Amino acid sequence: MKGIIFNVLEDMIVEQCGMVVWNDLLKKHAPPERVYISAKSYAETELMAITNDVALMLNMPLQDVVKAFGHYLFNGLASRHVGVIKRFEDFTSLVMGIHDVIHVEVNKLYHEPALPTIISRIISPEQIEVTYRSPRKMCFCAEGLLFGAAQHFGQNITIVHTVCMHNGADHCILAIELQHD
Ligand code: MNH
Ligand code: ZN
Repeated sequence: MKGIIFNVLEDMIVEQCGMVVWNDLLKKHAPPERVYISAKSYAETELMAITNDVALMLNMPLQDVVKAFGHYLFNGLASRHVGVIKRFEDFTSLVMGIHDVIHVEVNKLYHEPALPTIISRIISPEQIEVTYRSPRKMCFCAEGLLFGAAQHFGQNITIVHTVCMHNGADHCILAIELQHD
């Protein structure tokens, strides 16, 4: 998992729980003197351990914590990669470009990033189906990222997680419903 992901997690936790909490989490779940550098890779078990602990601390379901982080992460990634986001004029075009534009760009910018396979399909002007596959099973993070993207474009959406790897499937399906008015 790239350091940039940990950098955004740090921003969120420091903002919402304070620096002391972040430092405690690091001390507990990362090797001594850990500093996350955006372009370097770190064990994703560190990310999992930190988010797990946040969920325990806040007495929240882990999936809700990961989803909230995904939402925050979109803004963190977007602000660090403005040029990538500027290629899209609306929510639908961004979702259609996750795999073939955004993550292709990420592959050029980072050395061996660990990315999911995302297939997006337009069902109708109001419906996009996103299929998610990754050994990291971070589908709730993907859901949060999609809400972050929707907010970025002022698009109201709902998502139904109709199929999930956490229920034994080999992929997840996120059925996005767009609200137009
Ligand atoms: Mn993208 C990792 C989904 C937009 C750059 N991305 C991930 C992961 C998910 C994901 C889920 C976690 C790894 C995994 O599941 O295997 N990403 C999305 C979705 C959107 C998205 C659903 C839009 C919505 N991602 C973006 C944008 C950028 C970006 C925008 C930057 C321009 N993503 C990354 C990087 C990683 C990542 C960087 C981390 C890769 C690594 O840790 O090695
Ligand atoms: Zn899932």
